[in-house]
Amino acid sequence: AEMYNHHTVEKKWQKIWEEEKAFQASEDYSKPKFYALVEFPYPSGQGLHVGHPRPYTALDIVSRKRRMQGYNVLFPMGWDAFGLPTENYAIKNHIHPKIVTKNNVARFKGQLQSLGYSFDWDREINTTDPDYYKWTQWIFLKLFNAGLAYKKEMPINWCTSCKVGLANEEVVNGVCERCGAPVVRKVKSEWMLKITEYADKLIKDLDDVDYIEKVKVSQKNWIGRSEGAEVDFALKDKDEKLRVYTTRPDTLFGATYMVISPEHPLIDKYKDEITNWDEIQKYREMAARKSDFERTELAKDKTGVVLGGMSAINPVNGKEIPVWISDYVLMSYGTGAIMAVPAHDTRDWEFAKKFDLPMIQVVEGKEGPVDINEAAFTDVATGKMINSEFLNGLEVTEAKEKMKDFLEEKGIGNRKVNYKLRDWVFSRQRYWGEPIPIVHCEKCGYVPLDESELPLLLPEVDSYMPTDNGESPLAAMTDWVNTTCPCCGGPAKRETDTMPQWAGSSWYFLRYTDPHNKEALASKEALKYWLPVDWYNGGMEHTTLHLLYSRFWHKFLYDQGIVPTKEPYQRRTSHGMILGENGEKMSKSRGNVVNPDDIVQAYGADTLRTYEMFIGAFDLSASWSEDGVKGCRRFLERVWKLQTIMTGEEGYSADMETKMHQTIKKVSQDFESLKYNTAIAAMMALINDFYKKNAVTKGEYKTLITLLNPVAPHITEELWQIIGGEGRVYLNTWPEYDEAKTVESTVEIAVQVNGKTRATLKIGKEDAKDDVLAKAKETIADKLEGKNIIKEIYVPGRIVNIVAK
Ligand code: ANZ
Ligand code: ZN
Repeated sequence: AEMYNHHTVEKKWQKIWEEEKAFQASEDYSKPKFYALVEFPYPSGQGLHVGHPRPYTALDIVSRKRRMQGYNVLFPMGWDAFGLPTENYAIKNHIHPKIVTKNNVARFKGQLQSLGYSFDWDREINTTDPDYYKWTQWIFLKLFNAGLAYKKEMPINWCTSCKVGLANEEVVNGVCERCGAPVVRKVKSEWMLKITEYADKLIKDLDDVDYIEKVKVSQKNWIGRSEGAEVDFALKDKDEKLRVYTTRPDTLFGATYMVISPEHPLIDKYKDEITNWDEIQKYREMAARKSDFERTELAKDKTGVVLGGMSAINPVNGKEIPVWISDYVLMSYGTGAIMAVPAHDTRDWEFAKKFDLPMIQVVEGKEGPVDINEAAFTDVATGKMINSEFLNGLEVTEAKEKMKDFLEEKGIGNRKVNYKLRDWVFSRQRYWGEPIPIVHCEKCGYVPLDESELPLLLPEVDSYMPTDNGESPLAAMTDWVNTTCPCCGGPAKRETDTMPQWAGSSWYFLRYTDPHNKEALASKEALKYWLPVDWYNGGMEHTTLHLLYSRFWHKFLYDQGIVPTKEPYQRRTSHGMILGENGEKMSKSRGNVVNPDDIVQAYGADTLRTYEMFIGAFDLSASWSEDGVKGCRRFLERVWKLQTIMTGEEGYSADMETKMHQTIKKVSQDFESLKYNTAIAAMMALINDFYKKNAVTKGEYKTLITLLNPVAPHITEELWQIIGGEGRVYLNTWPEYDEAKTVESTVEIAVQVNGKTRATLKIGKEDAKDDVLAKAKETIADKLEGKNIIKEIYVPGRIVNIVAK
C-alpha cells in the first residue's frame, strides 16, 4: 500500500467537498433538522490559535454524525468582526479597519478550511457587512420603540487606555477585560438597554433548557435576584425619610447606625446643615476615584466619615442612631443606603469594629447567644430571634415575613426584589462599530430613523482616533452629523456613539437560518424550522456576556412576535482551555504559543483534530503535548495500514462481532456526551485487536472508517476509496449496533475437583445447568476416573465444583 501522505489526501478531499457542496444545509423543511452552533470568531490579526479547533472539531463531529443519521444539518460559520483590536491596528498602521478585517477574515477562513470543517460556507456572515448590520440596527430601533433603549447620564466604567466606556461585564477585577488597563469612573451620557426588565425571565426560563450546570449557576448569580424589603428611617428634626434596602428585615432591632453612599443625593441637599462638610467633601472625592470593585472588596479596610449634625430614628423602637457615609455602600444598588446591623453582617461588623460603634445581637444560635466579639453571626438556618420584641423566639425565615407584614401594615416599608444585574451600557465612543440609528433634535428629543433609511452606513473618516474628551471619531464628521429631524424636519444631529461588539453577536444565529434575505432578518419559515439552536458550544468566559445578552435579545424578539421560540439555544456546553506544554496559558510573552498551521503542515489536519479531541476531558483545561500529537499521528497511520491485513468479507468475523457492536455503541454515545477522548480510545483499542489477530474484514474496516470519519474526515474518505467503498463516507448511514450483541454471549468458567481448579470451559451464558455439568465432567473425565461423585455444584456463569472420593 501507498504511504499515508496527509498533504495530498487533505487537499484532495477539501476540494471534492467544496465541489460537491457536501455540507450545504437543505431548504427541504420536511426533514428532521439539527442546528449545531459554535461561537463565531473575532478575526484578529494573530489568526487562528489552537484553542479554536477544540470546540469547532467537537461540534463538527456531532454535525457529521447527524448528517449520517439522516438529519438536515445547519452548521454555519461567520465573523464577529467589529471591535477594538481591529480599530487599534488600523490606527497604528493607517489602514482602514475594513481592509484590516478583510485580510484577517481571508486568513482565518483559509485556516478553518484547511482543518476540513463541514461548515456550510454559503451561509457565511460578517457583522461588519452593511447587509448584516442593517438588521442589528433594525433590532435596536425595535428596542428603542419598545422603550427598552434609553439615554442616561451616568458614571460609567472608563478604560483609561482604550478611551472607551465598558459594560460591567467587561471589567474584570477592576481592569479592562481587553487591555488590562485600570478602569475609572466617568460621568457620560450613554445609550442603555433595559436588560433588567428581562431579569426574571432570564432566570426562570433556564428551567426549560439543557445547559451545563455551571453555566446556569453563573448566569443566576450574575443576575443576582434577592428578596427583601425597603424600609424608611426618619431623619431626626427633618421632614425627610431615608429609605434603605435590606434582605434581613428580621434584624431591624439590631440596626445601630446607618450608612449612605458617598454619591447619595441627601448629602448635597443638607449641605448647609452638615457640620463637617470639608471632611465629607474630601472623602467623596477619594471615593469617586475608585471602581465599584475596589469599593466592595471584602478584604479591604473599611473607611468612612460620620455625617455631622444628622441622625436617624429606627422605626421599630424609636432609637436615635448615627448616619455615616462609606464607599462600601454603592449608589447603584438598592437605594444607595443601608441600615447597618454589625452583629449579623460581616461588612457592618468590620466597620463597627473600626469606628467603635455599638452592636446588638438579635439572632442567637442553637446554644443561645453567641460571641459576636470575634465575628458577625451570619447563620440564618439555625438562628432564633432575641432582643426583638414581637419577633422573639421566631426562626429567621418566619421573622423576615412577620417583619415585612409589620412594615407594610404600618406604612414604613414594603417587600422588594432587587437584582445585581444592571442595565446594559450600549454606547461605545469608537469608530469600528454599528452606527446607532438615532438623531437628536432640540425640539423632538431622540428620534429614531425610519426603517427605510437602514442600513445607516458608517461614514469614511479621516482619523479613527478616539478623542480625549470621550467622543467618538464620528463626532468630527460634521457633514454626517448634521442632518434633519425625521419628525419635524428641523436641524438635528446624528448619534455619534456606536454599538458595542456584543451587538452583532446577539442575534447572529438567527441570520444563519436565512442569510441572504433582503426583506427580513430571516424568513418566518426559516426561523420556525431551524430554531432553537439544538446544540451551542462556547467558552465559559461568555456566560455572563454574550450568552446572557443574546438570550435577552431573543426574548425581546419573541415578545415582538419576530422569533418563534422563547429561548435561542436548547443545549449549551462549554469546553476547557488548551494550555501550553508548561501548563500555563499560551501567550507570546511566555513563548509557549502553538500555531495550528504548523501542526497541520507537519502532521495533518486529521492529526490535529484527533489530538485536540483526545487531549483530555472536553470540559477541562488541558496542556499541549507534542508527544501526544505524534501519538495521534501514529494511530492514524495504523488505521491506514490496516489495508495490508484486510480480508475480503463484507461482514464481521465471529470473534469480533461483540467488540464491533460494543465499539459502535461506545463511540455513538460518547460523541453525544462530550466524551470524545474515550470514543477515540475505544477505536484505538479496536484496531489493537485487529493487529493482534493480524486480520480485519472489509466489513469491520468499513465500520471503523465510518465511526472515525467525524473525527478524521480526510483520511477516512481516502481509505474508503482505496478499499473500494461505494460513494462517500460523509454520505454513509451511521453504523448501528444491536444491544443484544454488545454483551458477550459466552463465558469462561472454572471446573474444579474438590475445590481445586482442574480446567476451564467456555459455555453459553444461557446454557442449562445439566448441560454445563455434563460438559464439565467430560473435560475432566480423566481426573474423575475411579472416583465416586458425591456432589455436583454449579455457580452460574462462574464455577463448576465436583466433590468426589
Ligand atoms: C441589613 C442587614 C443585616 C443586611 C444583615 C445583611 C445582613 P444582597 O443579598 O446582595 O441583595 N446592601 C443593600 N444595599 C446596598 C448597597 N447599595 N451597597 C452595599 N450594600 C448594600 O445584599 C443585600 C444586603 O446588602 C442588604 O441587607 C444590605 O445589608 C446590603 F444581618 O441590610 B442588609
Ligand atoms: Zn425634531
